[in-house]
Amino acid sequence: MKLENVLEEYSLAMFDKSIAQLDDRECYVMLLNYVKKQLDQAPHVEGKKKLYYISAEFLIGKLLSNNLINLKIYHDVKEILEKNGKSLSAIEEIELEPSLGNGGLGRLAACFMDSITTLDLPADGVGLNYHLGLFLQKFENNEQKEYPNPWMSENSWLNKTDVTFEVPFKDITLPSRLYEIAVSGYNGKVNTLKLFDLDSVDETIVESGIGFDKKDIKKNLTLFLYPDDSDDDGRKLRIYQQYFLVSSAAQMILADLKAKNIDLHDLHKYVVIQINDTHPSMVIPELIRLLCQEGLDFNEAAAEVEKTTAYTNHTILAEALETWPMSYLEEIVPQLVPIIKQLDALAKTRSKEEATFIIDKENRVHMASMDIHFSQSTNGVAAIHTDILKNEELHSFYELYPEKFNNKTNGITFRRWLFEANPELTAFLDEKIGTDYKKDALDLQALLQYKEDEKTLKQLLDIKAIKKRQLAKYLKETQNIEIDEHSIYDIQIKRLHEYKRQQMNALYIIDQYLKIKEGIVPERPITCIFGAKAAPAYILAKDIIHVILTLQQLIESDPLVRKHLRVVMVENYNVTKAEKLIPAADVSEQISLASKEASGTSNMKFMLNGAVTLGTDDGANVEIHELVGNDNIYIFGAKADEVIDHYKHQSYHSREYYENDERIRKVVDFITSEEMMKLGNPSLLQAVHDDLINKDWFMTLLDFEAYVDEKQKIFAAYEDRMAWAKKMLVNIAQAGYFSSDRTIAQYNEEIWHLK
Ligand code: 26V
Repeated sequence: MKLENVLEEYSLAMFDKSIAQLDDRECYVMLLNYVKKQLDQAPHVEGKKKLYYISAEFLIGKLLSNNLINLKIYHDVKEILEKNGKSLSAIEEIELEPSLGNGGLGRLAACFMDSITTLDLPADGVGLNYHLGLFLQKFENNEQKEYPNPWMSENSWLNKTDVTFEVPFKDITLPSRLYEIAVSGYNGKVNTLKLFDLDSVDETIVESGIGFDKKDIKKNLTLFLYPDDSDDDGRKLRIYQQYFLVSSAAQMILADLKAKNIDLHDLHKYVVIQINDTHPSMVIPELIRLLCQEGLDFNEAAAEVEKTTAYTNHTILAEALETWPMSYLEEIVPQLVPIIKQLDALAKTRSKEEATFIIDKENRVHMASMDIHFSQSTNGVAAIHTDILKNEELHSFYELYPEKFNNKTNGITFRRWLFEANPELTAFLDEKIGTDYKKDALDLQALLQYKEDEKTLKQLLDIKAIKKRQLAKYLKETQNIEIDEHSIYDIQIKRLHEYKRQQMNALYIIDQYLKIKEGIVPERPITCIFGAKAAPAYILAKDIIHVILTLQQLIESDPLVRKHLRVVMVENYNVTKAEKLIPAADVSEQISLASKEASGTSNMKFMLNGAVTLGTDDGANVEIHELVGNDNIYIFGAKADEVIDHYKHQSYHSREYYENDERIRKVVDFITSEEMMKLGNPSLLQAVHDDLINKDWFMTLLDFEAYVDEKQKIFAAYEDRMAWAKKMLVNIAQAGYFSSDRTIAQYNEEIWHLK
């Protein structure tokens, strides 16, 4: 039967109406049901050995269009809807975005599941079913406020199952229940995302904002993603969450094996477990515990688990490397304590170096150390990041286990970040170079033959103009902000963190503001767009948001400046918004302090969509630089070794820059100027001002001059439209390397060996 007739039948059966009579919500529900049925009937990826990708986060985003694309019916459905007076993009608005992740790490896990399935590799993603996900961000009085962000509704992609496991904590045993979401691949097959939940969780315990009783584990366990861990109860709740996740996962894995009558001594021949950062690290002692219960002795179990697991490191920031006080583990999961102690003793037979100890002098457990000792592989997520792990942060481990260390530069799924987010660019590519690049992204390089072709370059500029207009319309509709579609869109979207240096971008805006006030105006208007959530307990990050929002208000109310410079902070930045912002960008801001951004992945998404990177030599920017060459990227600032040296010798003092450089002094002082203090909250503005002068841990002032200079260069380059279009073209053509299909093929070849 023709698809159109099938959908009509669904529509009649579900609502007793034809498609043309459905409202958008009904239409969404009809499509959801149809697609779920298709996924239900699609073949599962099968194989002897299976991957369990365990992650505290899966930032999957909306799934309707993604699934339509993978089922290869996106265009047909779009047409059928249009014929019936409906728009797919309006229908997409109905779907709630599951915010089951913070940022890059969670989004990476989602891209990976897409590529794993597309490459026909058997895998489960294993995570938690947070009821309220990451908080919803609103701006009130130029400050971030947090609210619950519910996403589960009667009609969703989530399927409840009858599968349950008993998770034993010291004082209480809690039943975990398995929920499933089908993960579609571009090959018509499916894998499964398995999310564990607790039936007794109660959303009504949420008080004002996102407050709740952190001790009421039965009611709060899977309520929120990463609840505030600024106090002890928050930290303990994270241990509850983590153990709930890994115990459920480990029990499920062993149940899968038993169902197939597999001898548990052969675990590693049938199972590989990827530990996504340290959040699921307790899977190591938990699996050992369960294997011992099944009759293996400790040494056998530990050896088997070491062969079965692999660990990915996603950060070198000390504050993000998890360590748990032994007393917390004793209080919550005492059954793991003797195992962790045995692992610690075993590790100490391998190395006497303190830096490699699992349990330190203060009786804290270093999760990453346990991962490295007792898994087969440790990988970083971009070349420079892996080098820093080997040579600096994890050097002692690298000396002990050189063969365990490897790099897997991150990637992104083109199905979402090109085909779905930018159908206009996709259609253009199809026409220019055919569709081979959809299977092998490196084929995008075929575009390079058009590098000097004016017609092609003009088409690229036209597509960018369309995407910019669409974004302007969206911002008008959603935030009632009007932006000039002929201005340069300069975009920085990522979590708010000092190391990512949104504050440096804010200082640039102040510098421009002051220049415009003096009568020196930029050649073309500039729109500086931000999107960022700050962790609720991260005060300075929230203060930086306040500075940006106050600047936004100041400039909006100044008609003279507003003509040349605009600041727009997008509220509640999430995957859905990223899909609209990235295709519209001219300039991609990737300005982290060199050595601190493990990889970054938005840098890849921007590149693929024809934005030019303004960035430091950090994370995957380094690899983008190598691929596109000096003419097609703008790199500035201190290099990683210089930065690492400053930290080693404590030789960076921001006050010296403030005192010796008049321009820096002027922009920093502007934060607490009369104009700003009148609009903003003086104590918050003062906090940012003072931090920049007295601490500036991530060396904003060190790179400020170089940043401003490079930004002038990139904006000047924008004016030669043909030369700029060539830069766009080279960026798109060289983005193939960053397909997550390539990343996953490497994980499989070098770590997982699934097929
Ligand atoms: C976590 C925390 C938690 C405590 C407060 C401070 C803090 C700072 C950073 C983090 C990051 C945790 C790990 C993470 O999300 N890493 C990101 O992983 C991405 C995917 O590999 C990568 O592209 C980003 O560069 C990296 O920051």
